[in-house]
Amino acid sequence: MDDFKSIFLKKQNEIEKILSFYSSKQLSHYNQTIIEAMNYSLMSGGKRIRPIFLLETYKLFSDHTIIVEPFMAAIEMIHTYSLIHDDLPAMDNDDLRRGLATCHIKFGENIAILAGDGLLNRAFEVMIEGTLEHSLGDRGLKAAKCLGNKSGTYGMLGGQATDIIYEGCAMDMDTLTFIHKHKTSALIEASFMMGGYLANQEVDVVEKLERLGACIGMAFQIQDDLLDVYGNVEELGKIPMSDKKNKKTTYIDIKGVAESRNSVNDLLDEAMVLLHEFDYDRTKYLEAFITFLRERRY
Ligand code: GRG
Repeated sequence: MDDFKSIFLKKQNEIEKILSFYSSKQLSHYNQTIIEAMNYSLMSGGKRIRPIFLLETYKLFSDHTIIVEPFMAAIEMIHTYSLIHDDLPAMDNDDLRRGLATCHIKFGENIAILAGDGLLNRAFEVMIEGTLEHSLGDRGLKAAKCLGNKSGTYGMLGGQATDIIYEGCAMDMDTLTFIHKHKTSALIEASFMMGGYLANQEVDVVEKLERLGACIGMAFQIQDDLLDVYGNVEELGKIPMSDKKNKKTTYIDIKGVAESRNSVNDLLDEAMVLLHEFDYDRTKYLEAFITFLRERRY
């Protein structure tokens, strides 16, 4: 595990450089504040799991990794925009994120809304630039379309909207599963699928990657529910018990702690089985990642 953690840290450092390279740059003093707000949140740490999944999935098939870098930056930009907006007073109204003041606390609500919008736009700009620069054609377009789909109304945004509509209401397992699958899992599914599309894989392979992402995404969200109750502010970098504060039904409310933990293990077991259908010599890092996820505390 120590070995895994040092490689994880190295990969995170590489991603910081990629994000910094693709981040929006200040063109005049007029756009200073919005660029500062966007980059404050983008460069504020975070586990960077989505770009890592994208890169490692691509590496199941190819080593020419330079072409995936704009897409790694783009998925983290979309993720960061969703966190900025999720923290707003109109949504979860949180003051702390990744151990720092949330974007609206630091820059004001109006600028934070625009910073989220700015990152969303920039994500598509860098994917299109990357597609043109590396002549990726269909590969780049399919990856960008996938990210648009999985982060939009049919994915993360749709899940977030349902989550808001059901706030404070009794909820059954089907509704909660819909919310988790869309709000959290969809973007993780995209990270695996985009790696497949960029490596020019056929539909059946991308579908397998989508299921792999779904297992990891659902396990990740159930763990998030558990950590919201049992985690601490130092490890999480955010204030726990946010679900209770926002009157949200969680997996634990419906299934209980023991069964929630069992679901995490079952989903990660399925992910491991799916992963073993790929080239054995290339799956080591993702295998270690699944093992790390089983025990994650943050
Ligand atoms: C506002 C359109 C819109 C969507 C918001 C991301 C999201 C959807 C809501 C966040 C609420 C939340 C805490 C969901 C649980 C799973 C999740 C996405 C956790 C945060 O992701 P991590 O743990 O965060 O990868 P870091 O900070 O490590 O990047």
